[in-house]
Formats: sequence, structure tokens, C-alpha cells
Amino acid sequence: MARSGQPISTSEPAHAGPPSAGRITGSAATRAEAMLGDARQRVDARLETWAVRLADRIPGRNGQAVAYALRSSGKRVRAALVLAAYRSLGGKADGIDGVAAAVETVHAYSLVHDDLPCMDDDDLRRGRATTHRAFDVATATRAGFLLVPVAAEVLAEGAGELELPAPVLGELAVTLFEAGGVNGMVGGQWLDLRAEGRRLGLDDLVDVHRGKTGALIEASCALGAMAAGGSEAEVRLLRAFGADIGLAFQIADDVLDATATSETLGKTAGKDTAREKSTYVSVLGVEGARSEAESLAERAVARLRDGGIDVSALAPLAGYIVRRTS
Ligand code: GRG
Repeated sequence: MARSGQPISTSEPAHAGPPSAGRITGSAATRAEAMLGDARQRVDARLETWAVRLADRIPGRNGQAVAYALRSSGKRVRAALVLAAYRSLGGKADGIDGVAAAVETVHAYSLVHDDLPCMDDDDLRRGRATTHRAFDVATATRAGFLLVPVAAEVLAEGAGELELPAPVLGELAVTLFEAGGVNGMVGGQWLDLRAEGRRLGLDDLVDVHRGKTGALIEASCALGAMAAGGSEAEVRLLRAFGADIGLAFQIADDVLDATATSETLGKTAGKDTAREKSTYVSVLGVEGARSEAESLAERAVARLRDGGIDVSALAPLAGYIVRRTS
């Protein structure tokens, strides 16, 4: 476990000297918000284009439900991480927006399925009706599955714009869909559902969180690095950063579920207790969970900095991830 208890330094410029121990500063928070806003604008525009295409391609309510799922805009943390990882290695082309949109497509279909009555059974997501409440369970289930290959198309479009060679597109696809598979998101979700009503220790919780949420965040960082043509060592460093902040993200989610309101979250708060789920909060308490998330983020940024990676964009995002309020 990361347990230094030192708050993360997220405000330093690229290639700065030793990490400061200060909490996230106003300017780092502002920078993170600006990056998320930029990512949201870029990715929402891409996904709107896809929503129009798919509503045309897929007949009737299935096409409408697919478009509905793609048109709900979240915080776009995963997209911002793709862009920041890409830029941290000098990437400059706009085609990266397509790679970011592909990750958000995987995230979007996972949310559609996560909200279904057979899983989290929720009515509210991103401040509006979940897809199965806006349509019906069968249509939402189909919409989720229909979006799986769409994510591959969105990825291929972005990689095409970036003029990446076919083998690199292949590696990007494997990275994204492995993260979405049995050793990542799907497997983590399965462990999570199986654990309801049971008491998990921290080791088991780490497995759930790394799979369910962390794997896609880890892949976001790896994809940005790979699309930028990063070396094996650079991709490994970005991947390790993503793995740590991915776990930290879900720990922060546990804290928010216990402390925030449904209105602020745009989804139902307090569900973990209601469903008797083991979380970092049930094991470590709110403050213990917060401190664990801070330590992970601090470690993640320090490792990048030690490896000579430009953290000017990634460090503020790491700070945002552990201190966000929604
Ligand atoms: C469709 C093949 C297939 C599988 C789905 C349901 C499932 C398998 C996985 C669910 C994984 C899941 C929902 C993890 C939770 C991740 C999480 C913390 C979601 C909230 O992310 P935010 O806060 O949400 O980034 P926004 O709305 O801001 O994007």
C-alpha cells in the first residue's frame, strides 16, 4: 500500500526539481479544470458525430438508445488523461481526440450496463435518466453491446488521422479491449458483484478497484503514450502512473459515494452502504481512504518525474482525481 501520508505535489512546472509537498494549488486545480473542459469539448464533438451516424445506421429505438448513451457527457477524465499522456511525450496532432473518444465510448457502454437492474439498478446517471429508464432494459442492454464494436471504429478513425501504422493501431486496440475485458473492467465488475454482502480485505478490494475502474484509466495513459510514439520505457512509466491513479480514482469514488449528494454526483449517492459493499471507506474510514488516494497519486507523479517525463499536465490531473467533488 502507498502510505507516505504526504499530500501530492501537483503544481510544479514540467521537469521541475524535487517534488514539493504542498496540496494542490489554485493554479493546478484551474489547470486541471481547463484540461477537462478542453477534453470534453473535443470528445463531445466526436461522439456527437458518431451519435448522428449510428442513429442513422441502427434502425429504430436501438439506434436512438445508442445515440442517447453517447450524448451524455461526463467529466471526461479518461479523455483528458489520453490527451495529457500524449502531449507529455510531445504529441501534437488532433487525431488523438479520436483515441480519447474511443476510451470514452468504452466507458459509456460500461455505464449503460452498470446501471441495469441486474447490476447496480440505477435510475440516474450524469444527471439524467439512465438508458434503460429512458428506453427499456432490453433496448439498453442491446445499446451497450452495440457500442462495443463502435469503440473499435472510433479508435480506428483516430489512429487513421494520426497516420499510425497498422501494427500500432493493433497494439492500441489490444490495449483498450484488454483493459475492457476479463482481466480489466468486466472481470473487476464481476468480482464487485460477487462481493456484495461480503466483507473484503484490502487486497481483494485492490483487485476489484484495479479491474473495474483502474484498468481503463491505466489504458488511457498507455494509449496516449503509444499514440505519441513513446519508447517501451516511456509507455511503461505512463502505464504505471495510470494504474496508480486508476486505483486512486476508485478510492475517491468510494469516498464520494459516502460523503456527497446525488445532486452533486449526478448519480445516486450512498449506494455502497445500501448494497452492503466493501469499500475503502468501510475498511479504512473516510480519512484513511482519502489519505491512501493522496499517497497513490503522489507516488504516481513522483515516478513519472523521476523517469524524466513532463508532468505539467498529468500532475494537476492526478490532484484533481483524488480531490474532486463529483
Ligand atoms: C458491456 C461488455 C460490457 C461490459 C460491462 C458493467 C461493466 C461491464 C463494467 C462496469 C464498470 C464500471 C461502471 C466501473 C465504475 C467506474 C466508475 C467509477 C464510473 C464513474 O466514472 P466517472 O466518475 O463518471 O468518470 P463520468 O460520468 O464523469 O464519466
